[in-house]
Amino acid sequence: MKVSTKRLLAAASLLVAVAMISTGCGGSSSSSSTSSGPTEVKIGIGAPLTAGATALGQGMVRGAELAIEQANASSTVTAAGLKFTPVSGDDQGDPKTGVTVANTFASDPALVGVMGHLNSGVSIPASKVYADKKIVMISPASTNPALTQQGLSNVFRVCTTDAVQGPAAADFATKLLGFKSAYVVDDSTPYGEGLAKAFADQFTANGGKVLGTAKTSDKDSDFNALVTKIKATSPDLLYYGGVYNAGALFAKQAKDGGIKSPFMGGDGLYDPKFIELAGAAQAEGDFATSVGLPTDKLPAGQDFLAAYAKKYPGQDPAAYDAYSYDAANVIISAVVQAAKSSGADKVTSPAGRDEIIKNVAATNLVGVTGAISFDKNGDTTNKAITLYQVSGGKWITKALPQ
Ligand code: ABU
Repeated sequence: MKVSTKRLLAAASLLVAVAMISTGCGGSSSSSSTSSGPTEVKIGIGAPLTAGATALGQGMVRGAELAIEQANASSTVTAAGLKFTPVSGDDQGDPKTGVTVANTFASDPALVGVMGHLNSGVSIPASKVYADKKIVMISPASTNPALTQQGLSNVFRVCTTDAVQGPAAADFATKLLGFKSAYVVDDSTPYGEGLAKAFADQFTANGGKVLGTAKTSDKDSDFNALVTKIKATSPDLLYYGGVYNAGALFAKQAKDGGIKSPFMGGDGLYDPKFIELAGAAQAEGDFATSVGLPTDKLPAGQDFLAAYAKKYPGQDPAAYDAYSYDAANVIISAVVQAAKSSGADKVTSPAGRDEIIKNVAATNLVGVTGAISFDKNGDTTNKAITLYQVSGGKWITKALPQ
């Protein structure tokens, strides 16, 4: 979980992704606008927009669209003969719908990259569709380790995985918060199951006792029978692997049903909607871990927040807006590099797509969320996890990465 000072200082060079785009660094320039105008390159944004974790999904669209708008306004994108167009696809947090969205994206010859998806259970099947069409995919939010263990060279993520988040949460729970027992529940999704298991394994390894485990569904809305069962075990902590919509109802019913122990989960809970749906009184004292550092604590964070506030007045960024902004910028930067070396009109060709994937794999830049580079599987090398707690109806930072 260590974030080196060197990395944080490196982040002060604010948005190298954008700088690369706006200054044109990174290779000789053989591309230019044609007489018929710039080459249109589309970037798919796959996220739950009308069902599922919509607060997180809609934030992903905002983050990516801000990056694309800034890129199109930069002289380097213009000089490279490119114009980026965002295309949103509503996957509803559902694997089947996600594959339909992926097939729609893949049928568009101008679409070379996808910023998405949110849910690991969607990203995993969608990634195979993108692999077949050499479409680079960067998830800002899917944390299940399996996504990048499929041997697909086109798949990346800028968030760390639950193999990091689960143990980090258990370390916070035992070493920082002093919890000795926990009841562990998951929503039966790849994300929820993986996170809950990773938490429980480390909690036990740290000397904590898991008093019981249970499985729910991400569509469940009545947790009362389970609450009665859990209450009888009097755990210090109720840990939940799942996202905020079902999670908030569970947390509310747990508190209303007399469970006094705090509710804790991962990045899928870390949204103001969790507090709104659970009720501020019921959610008070609850915990969530999330990936990376708080945006306002990062050197490039203030500039991002200012640009965000200008484009989306009165709207606070959700957990993955900055990650979506960075993921979109990584794709944009890779396409610009390909256009500069091979020509804008070649970036949508099979060779151009290969080049874009290769460029993403070689990413070494600083974004809003910190230093961005990928290991051989496409996982980010940024492994920071922060602990948040509900206090006075808001999420506050409880502990920075240890
Ligand atoms: N990591 C947050 C929730 C999305 C998912 O991984 O399924």
